[in-house]
Amino acid sequence: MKVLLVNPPVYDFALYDFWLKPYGLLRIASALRNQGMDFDFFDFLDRGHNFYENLKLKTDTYGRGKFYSDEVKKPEVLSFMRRKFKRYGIPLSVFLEEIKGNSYDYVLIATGMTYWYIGVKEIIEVTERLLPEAKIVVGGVAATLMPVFYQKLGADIVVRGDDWDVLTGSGLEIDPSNELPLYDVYTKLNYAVIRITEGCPLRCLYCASSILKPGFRVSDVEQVADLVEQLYNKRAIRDFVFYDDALLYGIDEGLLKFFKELEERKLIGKVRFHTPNALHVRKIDEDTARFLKKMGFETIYLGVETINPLLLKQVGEKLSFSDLEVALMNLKMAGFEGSQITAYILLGLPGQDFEEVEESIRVLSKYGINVSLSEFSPIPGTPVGDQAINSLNLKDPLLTNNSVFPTLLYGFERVNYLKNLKINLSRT
Ligand code: B12
Ligand code: SF4
Repeated sequence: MKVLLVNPPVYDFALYDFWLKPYGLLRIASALRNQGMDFDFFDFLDRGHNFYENLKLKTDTYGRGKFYSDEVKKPEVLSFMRRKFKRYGIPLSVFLEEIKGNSYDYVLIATGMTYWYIGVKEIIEVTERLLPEAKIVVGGVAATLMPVFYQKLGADIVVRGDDWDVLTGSGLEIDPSNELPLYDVYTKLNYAVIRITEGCPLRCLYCASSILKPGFRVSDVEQVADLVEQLYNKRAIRDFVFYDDALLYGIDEGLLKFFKELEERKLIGKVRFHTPNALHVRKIDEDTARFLKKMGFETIYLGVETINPLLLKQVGEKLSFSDLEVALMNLKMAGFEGSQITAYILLGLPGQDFEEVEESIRVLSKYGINVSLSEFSPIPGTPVGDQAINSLNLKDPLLTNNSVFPTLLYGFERVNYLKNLKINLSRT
């Protein structure tokens, strides 16, 4: 039995390697290796692939950088967008050359954002054409959120979340739900993604966390510390990126214990941590802020969303403005520079006025931190997402792209005005 794992290319208006790794697919690779199964791995978004060697695309100090891209024709449904549409990732020809002459029993295709289906479709179509004997299995975030849609793209099997029972009797019986990612599949690696918890105890009405991971659990941090040690020693990896939804919850069993494990392995001070998926502001008290500094957190991203207390209350109330002020003070007292801290604010959340986003940018910029606009993407299956999709009749998932949705709500001029305001007022 031979398996091919693929992380497809992405069709979008913008894409940057902001520490993007197909975390689930890498765990599947571990499961296959542990069961002694033969497999190949191809990540269209691998910036360490030979293909990149002569491209001279810059990589920043934390391992992030630009992807290779080709401009493509905009799908009809997006023709109103005044931006270029691109295919991000290694050209198909490179992939075809790599798999030439091989045959596979299964092709497993990862899915990311729900609106990235064109890349998934591309790989399904290539598989159907060139590897007709292979069964196509899709899984990951988008397939879990829209299983029927992804099945219709041509998948034989859709794995929803961690429901690996769906493969029973198929011949490919694996369960990666307790595996760690296998980084050996990459020849060159600048950073590694890790996760020490799964799920989130909160239930914000626009978020899919509880659909993807219905419960909250802390993983075996000793094993994750072993992985960090191995990657540091064998591959000289310094930057570790948390994909956790709620990293500061269950902290005694989670982050604090993880810290002690790293301390025992003499890794504190040698490795750096990043939190692109945002930390919970309310959890950053004085001790936690000091601890984050001591542990080696290098960039801190905070989920602020909006400064409107009423709207925050309606969609989840995960913080208040005074929580934010306290957290920022604690972080600064612990030694973090404003340049290391970024507050995410939403742009285009239904019910969020344009004026309110403007006010959020103005107020937050005064704190000397970075402000990042998170363009809202309505996620199928979430209360706010479903309502937005139904009320605006967004039949094609492409219309739920984060670059598209705020434009539908506010119009181009106003979105550009907000983006420019952010550039002018905020540090980044
Ligand atoms: C890390 C992350 C990011 C990273 C990188 C994303 C990436 N690698 O693709 C960053 C920070 C860049 C990011 C950005 C954004 N993100 Co994000 N992100 C996430 C996060 C936290 C994790 C995604 C992930 O990799 N999960 C790991 C999973 C897939 O692995 P796993 O649990 O081990 O998987 C198990 C199963 O799913 C299965 N499985 C997994 N993969 C596969 C593959 C196959 C083939 C099979 C069979 C099975 C399988 O097996 C595993 C073990 O059982 C999710 C939230 C979440 N809890 O998942 C949001 C999430 C995906 N993001 C979301 C959003 C909204 C965004 C932004 C739009 C935010 C914004 N407004 O800017 C941007 C969009 C970026 C863009 N360019 O379009 C939404 C989804 C939106 C959508 N419409 O799809 C999510 C769900 C969060 C939410 N609020 O609900 N994000
Ligand atoms: S706190 Fe964050 S991860 Fe948790 S439900 Fe709210 S948005 Fe989702």
